[in-house]
Amino acid sequence: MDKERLAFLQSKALEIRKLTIEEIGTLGTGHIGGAMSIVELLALLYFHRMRIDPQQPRMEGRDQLVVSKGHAGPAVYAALALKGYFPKDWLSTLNTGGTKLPSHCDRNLTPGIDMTTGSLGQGFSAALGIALGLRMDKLSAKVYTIIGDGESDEGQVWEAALFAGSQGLSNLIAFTDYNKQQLDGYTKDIINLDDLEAKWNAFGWYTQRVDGHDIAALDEAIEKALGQGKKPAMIIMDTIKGRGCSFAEGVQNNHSMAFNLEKAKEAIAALEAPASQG
Ligand SMILES: Cc1ncc(C[n+]2csc(CCOP(=O)(O)OP(=O)(O)O)c2C)c(N)n1
Repeated sequence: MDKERLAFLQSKALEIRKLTIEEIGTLGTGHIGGAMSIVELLALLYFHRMRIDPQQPRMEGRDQLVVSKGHAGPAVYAALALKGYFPKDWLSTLNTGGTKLPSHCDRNLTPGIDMTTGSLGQGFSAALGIALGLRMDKLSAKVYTIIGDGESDEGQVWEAALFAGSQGLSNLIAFTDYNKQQLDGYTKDIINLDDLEAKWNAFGWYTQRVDGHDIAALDEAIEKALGQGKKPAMIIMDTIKGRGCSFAEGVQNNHSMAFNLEKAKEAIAALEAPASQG
């Protein structure tokens, strides 16, 4: 990826991050931690990788994204608004009565959302079903999906892993947001995932591990995943829960936080300060 493209995608990530903080601050509470940790990936997918058209959200043969950790909805909405799927002012309606932007992703409400998610584990199965359907229809579109490390405690994830591996679903590119935290603690203390790479390899997946905040490294991993053409791909992203939100990053209880717009604006200002760029 050339420098200009990288700078463009980094600027999109910054915008997604700022809008997400503002969205949740406007509502007063929300899943800030796990939204912040996937921002770079969302910028890369929506602004570089996915073949999509915001004017035709259900276009046949488009690439699709299933955010199986559906509580990260606010970050996805920020990316969709920036991409032009709907007006930015919808973001101030997050999770309020009559909104089209509920806290968790809903394909029937929000233009650009490809699958309803929120019950952890289910979106991942849906993603591989979509990938299988596309292959049966002989369409070359790709399905991208994001699961959490806490979500990986769900048995359904491993049932899907086994099936996709046995089917050699190479049009499925999955990401684990390995931010080492889940709802109520550290992943290692709840169910230790131990050697996650070895597990996905054993289930027949083409597995890589990258810094999930490094857009160029993520892009390279996607390129390799698409190039191998035989297996479903798992890209394990080392990430930081709450990344880039001054009061959420690196703290223990950052899964869902209550904060107001004033606090949001302070965090946004910190992101805009020259020292935090780059
Ligand atoms: C089936 C199911 N059980 C429980 C929950 C409640 N819940 C929402 S998020 C979450 C923790 C998920 O952790 P992780 O996948 O690591 O998400 P992240 O830390 O990236 O936000 C839980 C238990 C749920 N949404 N679905």
